[in-house]
Amino acid sequence: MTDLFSQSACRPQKEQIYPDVFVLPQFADTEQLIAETLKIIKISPFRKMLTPNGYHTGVSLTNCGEYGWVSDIHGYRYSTIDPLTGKSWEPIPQIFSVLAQKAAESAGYSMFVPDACLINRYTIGTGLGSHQDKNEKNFLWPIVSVSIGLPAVFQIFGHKRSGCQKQYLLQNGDVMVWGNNSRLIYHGVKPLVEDKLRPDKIERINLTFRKAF
Ligand code: MD3
Ligand code: FE
Repeated sequence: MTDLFSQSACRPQKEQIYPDVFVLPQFADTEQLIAETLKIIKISPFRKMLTPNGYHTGVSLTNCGEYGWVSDIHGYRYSTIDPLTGKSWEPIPQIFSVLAQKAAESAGYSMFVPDACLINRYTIGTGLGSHQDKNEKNFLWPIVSVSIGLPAVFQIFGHKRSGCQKQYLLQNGDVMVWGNNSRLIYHGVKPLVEDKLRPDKIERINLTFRKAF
């Protein structure tokens, strides 16, 4: 897809946007997800993390689950302890894990039980550069992601870091499932753009469910 307008107003229940990448439009009821996220961030707040290159992450993030994705000057990894609080992460709320499992199931992956949920928060102007997700132990498990709030242009670069890319507009409630051949592809998120008609909407939250170990 080269232009976003080819995305029609009525969207199918399940769309394959790339080999082994499925979008389930408006699959999630985001009101409940926001309520659970607010509880989580009271205990483990959103924060930027230092990266090995000495910069901070653009997005603010936190986690729930047995393992949380963390970064510092030494690198990226999964940790059972929130470095900010020194305590375990909050457990994955049941509505989160039921949603992730249902989404995985509809894309053909049965028995997906995530042990890690990364919660990214984007504000206007924040994006995520092209990268691969490769800190997980077993790439046979899919990754499920849930978009909440402002829309964002998701970029799929394929097996090379840059160059030709496919773009897809992810909207509130959209769920994506990645697995098999798409599991190690490069992807990113374009900087968030303000919605002039709804100036009260200022952020996008993404839940990323993974089996880290
Ligand atoms: C494709 N987050 O946290 S989620 C990330 O919207 C990340 O916050 C984006 O990429 C976000 O690492 C995108 C969708 C996603 C997650 C994992 C993937 C796409 C993926 C792993 C492999 C390929
Ligand atoms: Fe990623």
